[in-house]
Amino acid sequence: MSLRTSVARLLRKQTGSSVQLQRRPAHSVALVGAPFSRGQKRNGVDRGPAAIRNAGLVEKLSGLGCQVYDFGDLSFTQVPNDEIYNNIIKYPRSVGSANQVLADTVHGALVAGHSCVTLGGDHSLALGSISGHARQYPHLAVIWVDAHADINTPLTSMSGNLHGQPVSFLLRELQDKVPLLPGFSWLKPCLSRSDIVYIGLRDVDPAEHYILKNYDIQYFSMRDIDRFGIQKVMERTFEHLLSRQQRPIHLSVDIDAFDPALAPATGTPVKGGLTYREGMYISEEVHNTGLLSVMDIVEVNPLLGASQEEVSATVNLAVDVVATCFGQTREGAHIVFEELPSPSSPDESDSEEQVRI
Ligand SMILES: [Mn+2]
Repeated sequence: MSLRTSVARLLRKQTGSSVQLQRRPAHSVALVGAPFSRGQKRNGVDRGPAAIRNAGLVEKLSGLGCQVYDFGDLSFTQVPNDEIYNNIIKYPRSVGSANQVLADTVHGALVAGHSCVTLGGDHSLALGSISGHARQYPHLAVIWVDAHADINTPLTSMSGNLHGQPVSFLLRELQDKVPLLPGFSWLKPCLSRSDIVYIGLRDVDPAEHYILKNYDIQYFSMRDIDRFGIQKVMERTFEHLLSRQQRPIHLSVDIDAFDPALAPATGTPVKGGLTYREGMYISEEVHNTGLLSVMDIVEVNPLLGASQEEVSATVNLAVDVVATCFGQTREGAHIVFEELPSPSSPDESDSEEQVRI
């Protein structure tokens, strides 16, 4: 029996009347599954949304007092003849078209007054998620939690995988370096270089490092987390993004930001990642701003765990990140108590004043 249930029973017994549980003002949260994998080469990341749902995300969010509107999984139409672009970029039309659908969905959810959680899928989905977010809130700020910077341009990418490139399409300052890909004509850059902060970087390509440095983009690598500690990193992140104005936050979490020991079931693991506690602290701090508007949780690939335990660990971590962003705490919370029952309270009182719920 949960604590809340037992307390409610106790109170009911004491007052002899039924008691309405008090709830905090609810977040209304839209869940959007985006089972998309064409931004990278490994099979299985399209099974991320189902795995995360099966691990009880909806129940957890509801238990935190959120009203959950599950939009289900988007279905993406196959793009025929999606040839490689420029001898390297893979599936541009598929990525472009899926993200157009996602952008419309995220935008619609925000117009309806919800916060939005995008369940990936690979990280190319940030193209649609952030574009749809910016359509409603053009002044948004992005916190990108990832082992990788995902800021290659189609001309610097060595793999041709679009999940390593979304940020380059979104930044206004990079548009003279980014060719128009087939399937991307709907996409307009919506971020400036000062609107994004990276946390957790530890595998950055030379061209990406050049971009981060020369465009003066704020980032905190794993080394920076070691130097300053996660508390200082979050303080500086918010100072950078929010000191001039309060604005909606887009949190884009690649599960590979975490150490592979915690999140092994992902396509591009890199050792030396975030600890569980650092990840929860980031999520708690984002929640505490009260400004979280859209979040992505991406790159969970249930086919890549070496065992069922590895898959479960990765999926449960993803659920914890999302739940913590919407109010789950490590210190506990009270949504029922306004005052503790004291031994002197009469056992059989009908007085509503005795117990204020
Ligand atoms: Mn990523």
